[in-house]
Amino acid sequence: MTYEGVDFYDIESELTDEEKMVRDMARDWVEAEVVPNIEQACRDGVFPDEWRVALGEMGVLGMALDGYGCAGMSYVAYGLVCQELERGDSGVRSFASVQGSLAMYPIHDFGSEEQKQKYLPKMASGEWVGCFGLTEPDYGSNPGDMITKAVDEGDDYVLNGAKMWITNGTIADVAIVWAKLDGVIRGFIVEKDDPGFSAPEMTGKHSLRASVTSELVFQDCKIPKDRILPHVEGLKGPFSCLNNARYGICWGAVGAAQSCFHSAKEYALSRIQFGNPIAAFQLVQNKLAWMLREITKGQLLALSLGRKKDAGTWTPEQISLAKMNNVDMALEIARMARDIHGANGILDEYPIMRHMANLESVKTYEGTHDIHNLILGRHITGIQSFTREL
Ligand code: TGC
Ligand code: FAD
Repeated sequence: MTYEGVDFYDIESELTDEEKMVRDMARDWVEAEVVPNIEQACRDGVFPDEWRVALGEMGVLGMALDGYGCAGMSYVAYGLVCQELERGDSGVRSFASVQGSLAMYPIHDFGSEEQKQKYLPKMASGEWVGCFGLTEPDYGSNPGDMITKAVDEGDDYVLNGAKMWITNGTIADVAIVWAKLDGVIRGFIVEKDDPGFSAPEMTGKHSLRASVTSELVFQDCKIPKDRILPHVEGLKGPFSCLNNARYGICWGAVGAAQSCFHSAKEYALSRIQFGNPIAAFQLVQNKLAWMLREITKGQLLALSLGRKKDAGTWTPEQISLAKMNNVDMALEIARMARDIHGANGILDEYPIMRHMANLESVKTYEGTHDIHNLILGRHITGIQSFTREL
């Protein structure tokens, strides 16, 4: 059955021709390449290398950045692509998010001219893969207390420490690593062959199986002085990158929800119980109506946020609300869709369980659901509740 997007509120009419064009390109690619192959990639626990090449060829890596081989499209266009990629699988959207928002963006906005020229064109084409190292084994929600540090040793910086849960780490050519230099968080560009650096893959995941997740280990890792990102200091460096990636998730979660909704609708229309398609029963229709309602709200939220980003007016709290809402919505839709599929819902013949398991990670990464709640709580009350004296 051909995939139709969900567009109950005629969002199409609010998109530019360019936005529709790039969205359709991503949709066609996902339908042709990801949908037929994703279950095997998940069984094998790999991100197929040909997908890296294709994403580069489509020009969607760092597509909202200007110059240096990047397409310079709107953030709405980027969001629509995230929606389509995650309709295929969260792992595909993760790859593009990390590459564009978390690895290319800091070089683009905080890097030197030489760094931009050296890295961005190769990353935009997909030739070089990037990753983003913020989380540590002991510091996830609270990256401000990170242990990884850099020491100035004349011509070089020497890094020691470890990062964990790093998407694309093992396959990355370039790692953006956040570490403390004289107690201040700074961004460093580490290349895969730098001495003292390794990126072993983490195994045993039930979620995001078609995405590479890694540790980054620095043991007296020596990098030249010109690999520091010169134009940012402090946590606002990594958090600025996260703003863009969290925005991509807002749209991506809508894509995963659409996939589950589409599957549930088709299944409900074809599955006969008590002499009727189960779609004829009011309780099933209630679930489908709830899904359509929530997907539509999620799309409007994502579109509104994207337009604000393009106008330069969004706030981090608005991003938190949309990330939290849309992932929550998608996870609930995945659970409802599983229910509508009955026992068949647990099979990998349907995309439901894969999306559900993926969304558990999406709920946690880029700020957990509750951390985004607390960001909003701080906004509402003016009271910071992350740290408490016990
Ligand atoms: P806080 O005191 O709130 O802020 C410290 C400094 O950062 C600035 N800032 C921001 N700047 C830009 N954008 C934002 N969203 C910002 N949020 C904060 C802030 O203005 C301040 O600047 P300055 O100049 O005054 O120093 O910091 P805190 O330590 O109290 O942190 C609070 C909290 C909990 C909100 C924060 O730590 C947080 O968001 N934690 C969640 C961590 C997180 O999201 N990790 C993500 C890791 S990467 C990842 O998951 C990638 S998954 C990729 C994939 O596969 O798709
Ligand atoms: P913790 O911070 O230990 O949180 C555990 C629980 O405690 C959560 O429920 C949390 O909400 C709650 N909690 C914590 N603090 C508070 C508080 N103050 N108040 C109330 N509740 C609280 N990181 C990267 O840097 N780069 C990546 O590319 C990357 N990719 C990832 C890919 C995957 C598949 C996954 C699963 C994670 C990835 N991460 C990455 C890490 C991710 O960002 C962290 O897992 C996330 O920030 C949460 O940190 P944690 O797992 O240490 O949980």
